[in-house]
Amino acid sequence: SGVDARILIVGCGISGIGAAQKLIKQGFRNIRIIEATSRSGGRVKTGRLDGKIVEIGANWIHGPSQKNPVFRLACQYQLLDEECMSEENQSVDIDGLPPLFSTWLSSSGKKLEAEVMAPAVEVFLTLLKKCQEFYNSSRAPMSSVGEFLKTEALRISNDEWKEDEARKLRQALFSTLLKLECGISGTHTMDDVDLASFGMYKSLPGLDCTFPGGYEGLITHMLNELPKDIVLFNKPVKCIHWNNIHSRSSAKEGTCPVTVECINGETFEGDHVIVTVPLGYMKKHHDTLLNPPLPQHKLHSIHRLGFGTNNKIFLEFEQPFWDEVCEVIFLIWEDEYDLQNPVSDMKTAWIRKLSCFTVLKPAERYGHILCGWIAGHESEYMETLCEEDVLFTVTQLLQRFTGNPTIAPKKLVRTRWFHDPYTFGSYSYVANGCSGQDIDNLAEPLPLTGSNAQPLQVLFAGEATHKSFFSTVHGALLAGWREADRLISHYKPSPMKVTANL
Ligand code: 6YU
Repeated sequence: SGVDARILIVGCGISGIGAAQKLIKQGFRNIRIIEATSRSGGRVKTGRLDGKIVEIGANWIHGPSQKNPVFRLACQYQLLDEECMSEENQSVDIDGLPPLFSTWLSSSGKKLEAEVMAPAVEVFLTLLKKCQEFYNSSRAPMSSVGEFLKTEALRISNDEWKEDEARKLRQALFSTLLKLECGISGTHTMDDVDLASFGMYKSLPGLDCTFPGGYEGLITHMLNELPKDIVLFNKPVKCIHWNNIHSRSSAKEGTCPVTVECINGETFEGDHVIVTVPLGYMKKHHDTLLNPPLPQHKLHSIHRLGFGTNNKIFLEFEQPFWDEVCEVIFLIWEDEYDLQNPVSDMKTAWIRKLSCFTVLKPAERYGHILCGWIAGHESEYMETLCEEDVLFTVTQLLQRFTGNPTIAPKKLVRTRWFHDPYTFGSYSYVANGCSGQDIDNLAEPLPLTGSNAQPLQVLFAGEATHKSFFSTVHGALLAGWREADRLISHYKPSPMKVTANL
């Protein structure tokens, strides 16, 4: 019967944990999560800087309101501040970037007036919104978000600010905002993000909030609801044999449809396996992860969908050099007004890709910590440098932009998601030429419908398989639940059978 079905889950991130949680609630009792590393949580990962909590992975609940399952769980486990749970906070509809108290610093060490910068921010946000409107229409005038944003921003600048002495600075600010957007989308350049599909991503109402005790608390609470020993750690999966391939070759014919083989040689047999490994891992290992290999259309979609890098550089200071109200510090390179993707030397210029620093708040909890955001190939290059080199370069950067040669962060922690062998980047995006069909292809279970083989042998979850919430924690959780539900309905007696039994 269904409850005895042997279900294996590959990956103990929130998607895998979510799937297990749902199945167990429905009475399934034969579930195992196989995890490559020694910890749960995957890209939900909380670290420490001088004893203070810093998020190595996911930062915010994007859209904390009732439709967000991560918000609902966090409320249920009492992990949030009162303020985040208030009706008021839940009903804020930011629909884009939240309105933060910003400081603007330029490469010549000047603090720029907010009033001078504000029109450019407004234009940029309006254009971003326009990009989303091309979804489900055949009107997208260009192929990528980057092309559209740059063309339109420069056109507006020429039309409206021609006589304005702030024109070049505002254009340079567009360059900064484009870099920030690369981080939000998880891509090297916005030229790689598909314009017609950009609006497929949906934001939920609510002003983004953080977990005062760390995002990983959510994982701990979810795991506490699962039977002990359900997770097997330090077992990287090497190959998922389905359609009984493995059983046939090892002469145990007919025992079960799926065998999961780990790198250490251990094997686990199952009726179903839910794969939740990141798209970055899939891109690298698709040719060996499944046997028989993935069908062509699934492979194509894995190649086509995007998976990029966004990293953080946390800096701790003895004393703040920013105002008390400041929430974000933007860096504007005055020579970047033409919005060309700078073809420059990675070694000397990688730091240019760092778009801004967010201020960790409240100060009573964090002390004086800034989080620098850097995406793309420059971010991947940063990962290859030693901590001292990163600290040196970031310190120089801050001294230049503040015009204050005494500024010196005392400690640094940076993330290295591209070099994580079980992730290979940060999160997915809809790359140029991709559509929702690619995400559907990715999520489609094996064997394909129409085959005579045992159905639903290999199912696919994880952040990248969610059509409207890809790249988020709630998207990953919902995808895990979706695949659990697929199995639950598979085993539910159909109304016909029920009648027959009566
Ligand atoms: C969010 C946020 N956030 C910052 C950074 C990162 C991410 N996200 P997992 O990887 O968790 O689990 C898979 C497991 O599988 C893992 O444990 C592996 O070890 C294991 N595994 C792999 N290979 C294996 C093998 N062979 N055998 C066995 N096990 C294996 N999301 O909601 N708020 O603030 C951020 C951020 C630096 C890296 C984020 C954020 C993304 C989430 O962290 C991520 O989606 C989920 O945790 C993934 O869970 P999972 O279970 O699927 O995989 C318009 C438009 C544009 C669209 N984008 C806008 C949205 C903005 C996205 N924002 C992100 C921003 C930040 C800052």
